[in-house]
Amino acid sequence: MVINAETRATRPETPAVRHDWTLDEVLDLFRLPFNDLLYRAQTVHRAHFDANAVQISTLLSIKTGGCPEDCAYCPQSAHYKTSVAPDRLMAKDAVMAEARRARDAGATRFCMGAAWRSPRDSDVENVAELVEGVKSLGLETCATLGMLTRAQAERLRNAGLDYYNHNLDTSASHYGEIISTRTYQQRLDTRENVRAAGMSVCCGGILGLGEGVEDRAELLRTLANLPEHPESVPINQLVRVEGTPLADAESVDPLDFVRAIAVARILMPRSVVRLSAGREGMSAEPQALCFLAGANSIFYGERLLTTPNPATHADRRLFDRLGLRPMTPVATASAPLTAE
Ligand code: SAM
Ligand code: DTB
Ligand code: SF4
Repeated sequence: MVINAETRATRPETPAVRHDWTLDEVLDLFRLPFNDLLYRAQTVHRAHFDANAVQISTLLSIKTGGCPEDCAYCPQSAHYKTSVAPDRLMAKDAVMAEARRARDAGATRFCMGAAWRSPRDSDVENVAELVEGVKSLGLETCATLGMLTRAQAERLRNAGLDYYNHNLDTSASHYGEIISTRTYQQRLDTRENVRAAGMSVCCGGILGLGEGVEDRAELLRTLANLPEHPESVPINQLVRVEGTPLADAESVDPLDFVRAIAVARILMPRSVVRLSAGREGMSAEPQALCFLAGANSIFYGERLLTTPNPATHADRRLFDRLGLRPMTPVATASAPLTAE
C-alpha cells in the first residue's frame, strides 16, 4: 500500500496532524494506562520517523549570566545569587573552536545561548557573524537569545540561522508563578516573529516547576494548537540550581516525565521531540523509555549552558546499548558519534 497524505489521514495509526486539541483530550492521554500511552506514542513515532535515529545538538553559552529577567529556574538570572559568574559575549575564534569540537564529536546542530532579555541590534550583528562562521563548518545552527523583533529575526535568518529556540516553559496559568518580567504573550510574539522570518521554531518547556498535570497538558496543548507545530520541541526537566527560588523544588516522577514525552509525540507527530535538560543523573532506563515514548533528539556534550550534561562516552555507550544512531540532517553529512 502506498502511504500518501490521504491514506495517512484515514489510517488509525497515522492520524492527521491536528491543531484543535481540547484540554480534556490531552488530559485523557495523560490518564491512559502507561502501556497504552507508550504503544500509541511509539505507533505515531514510527509512522513519521526512523524509531532508532536521534538528532544530536550541542549547546554553548556564548554570553553567560547577569540576565535582567527573573525566571525562577534560571541560574543566569541576576536576581539570584548562584555560582554562575557573568561573562561577556564570547569571541568568534573561541566559539568556532567549540563548534568544531562539537562537530568532530558527532553533533550536527550547534546551539548558541545568550543570557539576554532581548538582544540589542548590535548584539544581533555580532551573533549573525557567529552564525555565519558556525554554518561554514557544515553544522546546522540554532540560537536562543531572548525576545526578538521581526527585523532581528530576519537579520539572523539572512545570516544562515536555521533554528531559533524560545520556550513557553509552562502553561499560561502557571507562568506567573515562575516569571514576572515578561508575559506569556511576549513569548508567543517572539515565536511568531521567528516563524514569519522563515526560520524553524524550537519551542518547548520545563517540567518540575511545581506545575500540575493540567499545566503540563495545557503547555503541550498550546504548542500543538499553534498554527504550525514547532519543528523542534525540547522537553526539559528542571535542573535544580542552588540559589534559585526552585532549588528545592520537588523532583519529577520519571514515569510522569516519560508520559509528557509520549503526549508531546502524539500531539505533534512530525516534530522532533528533545529529551532536553535533566539527563545528567538520569539512568539509562528512563532515558530508554523516553526514546520509546517518541523522544528523538538530545543535547550531547558535557555541558548544557551552565550545568552539567552526561559525559560523551556515557552517551556513546547509551546509544550502543540501545542500538540508536545519529539522525542525518537534511543539509549536512552524517557523522558518527566518535571520541573527542
Ligand atoms: N535568555 C534566553 C531565553 O530565556 O529565552 C535564552 C537562554 S535560556 C537559558 C533558554 C531556556 O533554557 C529557557 O527558556 C528555559 O526553558 C531553559 N532553562 C533555563 N534554566 C533551566 C534549568 N535550570 N532547567 C531546565 N531548563 C532551563
Ligand atoms: C532548552 O530548551 N534547553 C536548553 C536550551 N533550550 C537553550 C537550556 C537548558 C539549560 C539548563 C540550565 C543550564 O545549563 O544553565
Ligand atoms: Fe535570562 Fe533566559 Fe535565564 Fe530567563 S531563562 S533568566 S531570560 S537567561
